[in-house]
Amino acid sequence: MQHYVDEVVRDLEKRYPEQVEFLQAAKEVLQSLIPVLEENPVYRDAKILERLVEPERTVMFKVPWVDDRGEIQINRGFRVQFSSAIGPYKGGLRFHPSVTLSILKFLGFEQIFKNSLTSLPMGGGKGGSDFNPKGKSDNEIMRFCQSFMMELYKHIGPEMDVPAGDIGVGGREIGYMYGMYKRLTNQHHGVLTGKSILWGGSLIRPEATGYGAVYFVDEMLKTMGDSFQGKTVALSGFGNVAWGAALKATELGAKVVTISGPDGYIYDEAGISGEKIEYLLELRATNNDIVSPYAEKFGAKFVANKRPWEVKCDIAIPCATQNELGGKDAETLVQNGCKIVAEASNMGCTPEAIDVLHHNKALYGPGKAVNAGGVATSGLEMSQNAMKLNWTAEEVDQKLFGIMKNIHDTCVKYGTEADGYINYQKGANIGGFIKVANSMLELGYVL
Ligand code: 2IT
Repeated sequence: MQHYVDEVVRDLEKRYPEQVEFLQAAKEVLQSLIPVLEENPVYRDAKILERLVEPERTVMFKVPWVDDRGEIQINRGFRVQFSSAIGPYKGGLRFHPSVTLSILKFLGFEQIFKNSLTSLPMGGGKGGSDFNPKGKSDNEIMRFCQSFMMELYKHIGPEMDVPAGDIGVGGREIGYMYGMYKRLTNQHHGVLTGKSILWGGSLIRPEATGYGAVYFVDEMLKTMGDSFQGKTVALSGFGNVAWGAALKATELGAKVVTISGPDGYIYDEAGISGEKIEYLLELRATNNDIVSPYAEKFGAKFVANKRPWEVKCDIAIPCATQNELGGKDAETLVQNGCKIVAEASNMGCTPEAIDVLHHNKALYGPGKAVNAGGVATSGLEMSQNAMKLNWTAEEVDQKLFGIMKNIHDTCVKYGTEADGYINYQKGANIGGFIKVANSMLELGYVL
């Protein structure tokens, strides 16, 4: 089966040599599926891998908009509808200058397995634009979102494809896009998630990715007979995900000592808690994409142009973006006694970092398991929209907790090795794959 996987990867490399992030994500998953392919040759006979690595549909479009000086700007918009085997396409929209087809294909591919792990009926998709929100006025953001939706609305729907937020897309952007969708279609329904609670959103959705990540890490700690109590936690990022993770980790008795931005990282020895966590939201709302003002405001240390992984910690949770934690960083973390690295960001660790963690028997939690709480709660928002009912915060939180615990159990089931070490990478990939692959078999070769 190694041969089969190598062949699929080689074909993919030949077809898309420039899509380095997508190739990285595809190789990472395919390689770990070998045991399950060996047990089930039917997957190879049905060419499941060849079919899985090709998106069902990719929409690429132009997004013209007018800036505050009256100048016309052109950005590129995308929606990659990767797999609808187990439900409508589901996944976020990313607005960031680094966005390319390769980035969105990697994210859409990851989303297939992540969404499958949640056990909710959601296929995989991802979209976005190379639009840079940094320094843009509120009016510019609105005009961009409206123009983006003017094309996207033709390709989405509550039973077809349900986008949400990702980097650069939060409650404000979802609002502007939903408003335009509603105007164009005259429909008020669950076509986007991450909506405001005033017009169809779900309680706990803003916190969900961070909360879910901490619930997952708590389960990892339990397998070692441990807990968050008294632990030092290093986070990267300062957006929605880091905010939720800081809130829940602090609530469970940990001390969060770092956050980071493109300008560097903050080391707050006293712990980032209470009003300091709420300040992250203010910092994000400025649209400046920097964390250094935190240091001035709270008297903490700011380390320019560096990542937080050099700080001594028990648990590291990358919450920013792909490949933000490399092999050297992983070595430093392990040397400093870090026992768990869990990705709240998508593909936060490089392949070298994952190897270092596995080699040293530190626990590595892959994003498709650790950060699945975000999309899982989007799924719960879809359920509430379909029922035209709202659950309480406690109900949603309890369901989120149950889903994260279930994902952890799946990882343990498929990832426990002979010596008892839990290989979460293997567990998550196999656990996510089986449901999608079997659905594809049952549905025939239409996808
Ligand atoms: O990466 C992710 O899972 C998200 N950005 C959330 C996707 C969603 O549909 O809520």
